Amino acid sequence: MQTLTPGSILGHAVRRREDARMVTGRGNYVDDRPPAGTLHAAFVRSALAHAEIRGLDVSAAAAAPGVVAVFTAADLALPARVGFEMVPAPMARPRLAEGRVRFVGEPLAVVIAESREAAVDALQLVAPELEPLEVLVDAEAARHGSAVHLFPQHASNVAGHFASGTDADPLEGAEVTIRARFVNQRLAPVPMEPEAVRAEPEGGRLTVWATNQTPFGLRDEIAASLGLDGSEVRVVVPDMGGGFGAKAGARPEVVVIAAAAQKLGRPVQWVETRTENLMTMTQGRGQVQDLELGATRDGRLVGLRLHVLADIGSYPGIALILPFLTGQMSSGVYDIPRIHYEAHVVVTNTTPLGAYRGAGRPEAAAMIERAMDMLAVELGMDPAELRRLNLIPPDRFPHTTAGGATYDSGEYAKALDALLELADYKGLRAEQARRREAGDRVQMGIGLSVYVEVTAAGIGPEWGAVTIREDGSVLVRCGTTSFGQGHETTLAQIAAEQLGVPLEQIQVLHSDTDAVERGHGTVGSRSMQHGGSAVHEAAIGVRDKARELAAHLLEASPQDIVFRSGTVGVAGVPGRALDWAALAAAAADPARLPAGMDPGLAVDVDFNGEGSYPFGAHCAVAEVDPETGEARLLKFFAIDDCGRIINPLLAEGQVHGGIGQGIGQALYEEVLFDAQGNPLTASLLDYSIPSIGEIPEVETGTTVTPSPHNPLGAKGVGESGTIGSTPAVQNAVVDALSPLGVRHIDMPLSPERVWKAIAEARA
Ligand code: MCN
Repeated sequence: MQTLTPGSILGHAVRRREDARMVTGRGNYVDDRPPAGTLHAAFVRSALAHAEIRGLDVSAAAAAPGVVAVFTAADLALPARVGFEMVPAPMARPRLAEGRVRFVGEPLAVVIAESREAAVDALQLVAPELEPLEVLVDAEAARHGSAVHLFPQHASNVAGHFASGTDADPLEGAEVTIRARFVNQRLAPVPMEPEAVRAEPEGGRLTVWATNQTPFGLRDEIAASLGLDGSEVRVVVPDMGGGFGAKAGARPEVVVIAAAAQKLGRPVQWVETRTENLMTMTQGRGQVQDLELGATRDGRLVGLRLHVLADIGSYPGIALILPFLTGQMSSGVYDIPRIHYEAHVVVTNTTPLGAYRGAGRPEAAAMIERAMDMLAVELGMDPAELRRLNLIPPDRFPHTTAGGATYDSGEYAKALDALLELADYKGLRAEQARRREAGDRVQMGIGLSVYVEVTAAGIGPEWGAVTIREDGSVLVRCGTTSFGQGHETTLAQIAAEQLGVPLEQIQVLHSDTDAVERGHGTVGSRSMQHGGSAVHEAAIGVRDKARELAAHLLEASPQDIVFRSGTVGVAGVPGRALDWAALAAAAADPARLPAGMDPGLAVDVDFNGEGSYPFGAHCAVAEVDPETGEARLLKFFAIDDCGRIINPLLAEGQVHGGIGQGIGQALYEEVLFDAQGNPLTASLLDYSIPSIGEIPEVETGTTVTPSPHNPLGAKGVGESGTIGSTPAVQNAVVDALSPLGVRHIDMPLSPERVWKAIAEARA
């Protein structure tokens, strides 16, 4: 669907413009078109989780057929990557291991060869001399003074500590308190396209083709690491097969490839294998949460005490601060008068953690939503009623929680009510009661969650530009990056909304640091709020200028100028109109401009706005077979509120994808290591992500509570589905088993775990 008049295309379910090329195999990914003469890289990786590097003889590999070079840390002499301001300096990660290795898969050297096969074959000729050190994989031991130190120059394995909230007893006055330990297990992001990069030196510059969410950040990091000026590096992100947070920033291997290409003066490409991806791409979640939630006997929340132990793997990066977000969001949608929060963030000899869809917020939602269900059981209340009783009411916004977050706007009861109606909650409970009474062997469970999360907070401004080209077409440029979200469609809609031009006339360009001025990229579901608002304001700028110019050229008053059918003309006089090409020509000619007007029809804007707090309510319906422990979802319902919706089709798609991942965490996924730090889930046979067969029918709905923090009124939706769905599914499975006396099961709710929990409850 599309429209030619301004003010009527935003909020329409326009189909994704990018799909045709993607579903017909015409997408363009990093690995698709390496130029002739491209060299291929493979990494020598550590087979031990913790060891001193005694020797690294690469001479045999360097002499192998087809091999052009082998580089170690000493050869490239790249500065260590701190990765994040707060990271203690001794914990900085080198791009290639130096002195020690700290996780299985850590890169030690890179082999560059004429073909990928030659590079991979030569890996076997490198036998690093590694002196094993005692391995630390236990986060509790890491916190409580293990004798093993990952970074001897740093006194402990604790990389960070957060404490906030009340000093007084948060549970004072509680008549009922639930105490629990929840494990929010470690997950792998598993983007469909693994890491891929090709660096091409040419004419004194380096062009880096990358699959990356933050091309400007990557450009700056490569430039700084290689001693180049930012202008000497160009990063281009072509089509991209997902990222889920893990492709933000610069992976050490990517900087190594850029350095190798610079050294050799030839294009160098690296595409990781799935096993490399599962072993070495940053992972997510990984918290142990100890909590006490207190309430009065009639169900009013009194206070929360929460301690988080976060295992962020061997090298701290952005994962260091994610537990801070967990603390901030620990109040959820509830009015909790007092919260005491503390987190210890530790390093272990495991794969480093980073951002993964939700990054710090799903952990909070999972904690409070599971705890609310436990409390409801304890109080003998319906979980929907207990939630409703404690929701922050709409007249309290902006609202600062005891967790320290200031929520912009929210109508939580509205979302919960819409969900209960959508799901026919009463009907579901009646069906459950009927089945229980009839003595059904297979147990039915209903799980709720009401979530709030934070998007676009603390990241900085975003750049957007709108230009009318000579032929009258519109060029929209933005500093965000699209890797599945559909920005080519939504940013075009935002510009069309103001200019009244058909979408075919609008080209969207992003993710090329030569074509776009600047950008912070796509993280924290910020693109519509920040990038979209920048494009929105730039389009308004162009529109205002076009109105004034047209009024001058058509000898009319600016108030009488209307935008229709891709033209700018005088209201009520269909013949007196200019098309955009004519306007662009006039705008380029100083002689035809009104006094004081600069030439050109181009406006760019840096938009900055505070973050927003999307929310929603989810309901999962599950069946659990107590004989086998198998849990299966029958139906899923979701109400999500992302403020003003730019494109309901795409927003719903984001929710669907997120729910798939949320179900994955609740039922199937878990990254595991053995006691020696060997990854046990390094293939997709061992790390189980759900297929479409495990995703039930999903019914969605929306409520619309605009954010006051940007002119579109938009909040983010890219992570909402993941955040809301996990606790709903976990709660549904536990609810199914409540007649058997089961009170809690940690995720993933695998048949084995469920079966054991039932056996324990029966015992
Ligand atoms: N949208 C809308 N109205 C709004 C907000 C969003 O219509 N008020 C729609 C738009 O179509 C927009 C899309 O939702 O293009 C996502 O917008 P937004 O919520 O602003 O999020 P971002 O574009 O910044 O995407 C980032 C977010 C994150 S942080 C992760 S992680 C993530 C995600 O999006 N990873 C994804 N969605 C993903 N989707 C795919 N397919 N693959 C990933 O790796």
